[in-house]
Amino acid sequence: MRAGGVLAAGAWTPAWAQAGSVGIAARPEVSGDDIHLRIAHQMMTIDGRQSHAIGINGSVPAPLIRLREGQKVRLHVENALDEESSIHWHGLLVPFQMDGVPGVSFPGIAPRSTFTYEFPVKQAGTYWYHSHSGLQEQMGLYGPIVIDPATPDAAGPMREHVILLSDHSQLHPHMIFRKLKQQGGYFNYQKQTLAGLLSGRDQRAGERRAWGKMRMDPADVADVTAATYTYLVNGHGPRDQWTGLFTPGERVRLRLVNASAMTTFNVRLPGLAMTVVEADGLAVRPVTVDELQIAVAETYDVIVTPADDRAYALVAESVDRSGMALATLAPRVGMRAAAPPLRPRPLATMKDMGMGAMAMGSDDAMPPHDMSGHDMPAHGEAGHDMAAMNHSMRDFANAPEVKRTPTVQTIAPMPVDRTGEPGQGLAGVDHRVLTYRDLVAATRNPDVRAPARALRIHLTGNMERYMWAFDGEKLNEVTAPFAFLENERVRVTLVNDTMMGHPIHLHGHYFELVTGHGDHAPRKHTVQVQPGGTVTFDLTADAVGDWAFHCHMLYHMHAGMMQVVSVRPRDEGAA
Ligand SMILES: [Cu+2]
Repeated sequence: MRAGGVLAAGAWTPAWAQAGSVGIAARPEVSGDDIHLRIAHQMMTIDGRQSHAIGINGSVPAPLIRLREGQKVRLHVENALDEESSIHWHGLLVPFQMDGVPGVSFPGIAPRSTFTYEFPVKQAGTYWYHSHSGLQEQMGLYGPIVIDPATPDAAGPMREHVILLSDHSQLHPHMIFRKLKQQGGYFNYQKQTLAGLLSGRDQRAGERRAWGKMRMDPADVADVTAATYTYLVNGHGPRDQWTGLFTPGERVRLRLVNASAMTTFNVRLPGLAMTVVEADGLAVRPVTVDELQIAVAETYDVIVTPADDRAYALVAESVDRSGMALATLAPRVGMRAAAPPLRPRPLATMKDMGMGAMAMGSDDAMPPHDMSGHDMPAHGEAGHDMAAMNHSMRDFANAPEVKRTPTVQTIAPMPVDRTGEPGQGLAGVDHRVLTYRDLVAATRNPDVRAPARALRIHLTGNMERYMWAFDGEKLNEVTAPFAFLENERVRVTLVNDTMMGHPIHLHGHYFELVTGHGDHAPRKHTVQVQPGGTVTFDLTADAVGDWAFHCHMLYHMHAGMMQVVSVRPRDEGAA
């Protein structure tokens, strides 16, 4: 018998030496202390179709940047475009001048010029980078970052693959945005039909009338869908199917990155359990699930152990189930896993409308039919019927922080904490699904002080006019930033007054989710606030400077769902 250690050492090939994406082509990678990145227009081919894109060093997605914790890195970014550009290092703790948000942390990279970012690498894990200028991210300006730890990882060495998920459209992003502005539901081809009603797939008639009165469509789960998007794994469409190799029986680390502009994905590998070991780059206590929802801009590291000598599918369904990204894990090149069919599309529930408190103690999202559990009159008399609710769907008394502007179509009357739920559309699946509450930090939180004050921020929107904002104020209407004092500890509650999930990202900081894990709270840089739900986190504002704070749905941010967080030094007032 061979000793395990010998076996492990012999079987392990460092990731950077592997042809991980054989079956298609090796993904480019850059590393070292001086890294050169050139932003330029290019063509890319998806499932045999040519598209115009913006890439880096001739690659879409942009090359993998491989760093080591403790190094100092200089990234020389040349902008070969005729418009301003920028790169933001998503999740990296850098001085604010290096954070890469035009108008917030630096002036942007002017056309035909180079900007050098320079910062110490203070963390390890899986991250990504992307343009923070206009809608360039949708054009392909995104790529993965992997930072190797200074000391060996607790999980031990193993084969690994970066799984970068994204969404691609043949339409120019400005055209997508224009169509959303004209009609928020433009890309929703899954509207309810008479056929669907008769087959029992849609809501019952009474329930449907009620939703119609509120001018809302419960099939509106995603704004931009497979009607225009192809969903990609490492830049490859479902037909080309990116392939990652494994040896049967070995552990494989998958570094999942959701680099989409607009798509929440539900990820699973039928026949394989996933053990989640990292969230947003930081280690968590291992938790084994069969599926997880990954919001835009989140990362998860999971370990899978494919035992059989066969191909396994990696399936990332868009949350509205209009399409999927698909890849294969296989022991040999040329094998291909069959794609499971798309599951039935989810419909928004009462909880998604911010009426969670009416769910009568049920911890699960309510199935769509619960709203019409009792036969509903067309006009409102019964205490709890939909017509009565209609009147309370925009009651500013429920949200004194919110400005009375047209960006506020609805205010959740009874929002509830949904961090114990598996994410929209996943309440009914018959296997284990990750929830935020399953995440527990592997190490004690660096700051365990009780928060000194509380802040409540509403995520507001108007789907009909495609306006999105914090507290009813779009970025261009905001007069003052969210101000924090250096090292101040604040409890922030995000209230989602809309029917869409919003992945909220704060630059330059991690925050601790308040999910009942005390001094081992999971720390994140991006958190999905489910429709009609709330998320509470504690923040230590330890990075002085001005930081972007926004929804990571690209078109929501573009429409105004962004503000500035300003962390001011304590001694400033003394001068
Ligand atoms: Cu959003």
